[in-house]
Amino acid sequence: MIQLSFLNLSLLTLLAQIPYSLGCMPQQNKNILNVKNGIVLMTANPNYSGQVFMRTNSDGMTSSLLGNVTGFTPNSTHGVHFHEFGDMSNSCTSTGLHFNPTNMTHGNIGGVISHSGDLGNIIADANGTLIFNTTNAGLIVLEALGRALVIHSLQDDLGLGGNAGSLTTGNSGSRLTCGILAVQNI
Ligand SMILES: [Cu+2]
Ligand SMILES: [Zn+2]
Repeated sequence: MIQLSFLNLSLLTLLAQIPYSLGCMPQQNKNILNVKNGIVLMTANPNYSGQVFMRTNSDGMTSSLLGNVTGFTPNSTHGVHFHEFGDMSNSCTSTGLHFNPTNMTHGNIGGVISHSGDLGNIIADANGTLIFNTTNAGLIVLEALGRALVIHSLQDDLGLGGNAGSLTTGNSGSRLTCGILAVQNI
């Protein structure tokens, strides 16, 4: 009888450890150093709305972005970047420049020569929805956390425009809307 109770206790202890050994998601997101799941609510401009989810890839160097933002002109093309600050005290204007911790010139998403925050272009569908569906963003959730995801009015020339603006902003025009990357509750 004593032996049986001991076995039961051992089994319970073992079972209690399983969620941690599987790296269950809520535990990851509660430790700031392990945060791999982020969410952006695109709130700056009421003409646009949507959510974008960011996941750090298993390589620990890149990430995926998935989500929808509505309200754009059908079939229009828009440059998208992470900007350096999550400061929306003056809407998207106060979010600074493209996030660029390695002091590179502007380029395409995942490019060798690019800002970490460069996310390329997204084309709105026939309903005016921008669908984020990329796996090769050149930064991880921890780097982008607390910074702003900005959607611009124009197509990003990806650094190929042959002028100074191209090498800093991609000549992607004004900032239509933005939102801050936060830790997701999963
Ligand atoms: Cu931008
Ligand atoms: Zn850039």
